[in-house]
Amino acid sequence: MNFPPELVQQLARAKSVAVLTGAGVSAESGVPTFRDAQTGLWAKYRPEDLATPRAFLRNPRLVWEWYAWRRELVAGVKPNAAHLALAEMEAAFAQFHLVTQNVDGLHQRAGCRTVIELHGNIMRTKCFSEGTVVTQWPETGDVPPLCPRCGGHLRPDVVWFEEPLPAAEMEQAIKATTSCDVFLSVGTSTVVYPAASLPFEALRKGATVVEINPQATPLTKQAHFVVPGAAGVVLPALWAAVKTARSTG
Ligand code: BV8
Repeated sequence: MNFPPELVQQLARAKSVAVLTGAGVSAESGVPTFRDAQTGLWAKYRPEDLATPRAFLRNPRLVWEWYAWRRELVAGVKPNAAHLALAEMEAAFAQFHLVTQNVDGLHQRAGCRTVIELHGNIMRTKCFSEGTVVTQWPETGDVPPLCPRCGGHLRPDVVWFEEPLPAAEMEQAIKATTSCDVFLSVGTSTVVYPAASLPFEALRKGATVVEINPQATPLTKQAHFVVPGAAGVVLPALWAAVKTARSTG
């Protein structure tokens, strides 16, 4: 793959890099994105109609089972070349911050040491009423299982639509975004806020903004560099070009 020399140079010289990833980064691992039509049993549901507190209150069993199905799918897949390239980059830059909208934990499994999870993590469970994480509970056959402390329903520890993002993670994400030289926006449709505001904030702060996505998004027209393609192909190739540029000075 050929990249604009200016893009390679800017990354090679960057002191601080921030990356925002969306479901597109996990697509090549076999994890369906929110844009992909839901498959099989879940084909008749739209994620936006399941990933909300109201949907859970209306039908806790259905929403719990959707997440159980996704947890099982994620447990059975592997990080792909995009996740691995990002883990290598994290170790190579003085300042590198990975902000993800994904809840699948694949960045961590690829070796990224610091991942800012804006939307939580599907492998973690919390009490719906208390909001505290629960790591084990008696198998009573209840679906969803019940909180061992208050007896209320357990739920996945993810941020649903119309729920606020975790303040600490959002603060870290804004700090990384407003202090980076280069901001990579990878595999996100850039439509879900407030996460989608980050690349535009990076633009406002004068960072070089790069979009990697096979499709256009609301960011495409404003990004300094747009690399149309799959993250699992583009990121390893881009990183290889940057390493070469760094080694040849
Ligand atoms: C909030 C976790 C406020 C759960 C997710 C009315 C009331 C309240 C809020 C709102 C409202 N109207 C709008 C809002 C804001 C709302 C929002 O933005 N809605 C959108 C739909 C307009 N946001 C919220 O509700 C947020 N909370 O605003 O709270 C508040 C404040 C204080 C007090 C109370 C409330 C919460 C948003 C978080 C929702 N949770 N996920 C779960 O996973 O189950 S969002 C979920 O969808 C993902 O995390 C992702 O962020 C988002 C988008 O999903 P996808 O499109 O699939 O994924 P992605 O965006 O990554 O797109 C895939 C892309 O990959 C595509 O572009 C595709 O081209 C590309 N691609 C495909 N293959 C590849 C690829 N790219 C590279 N390589 C490939 N191989």
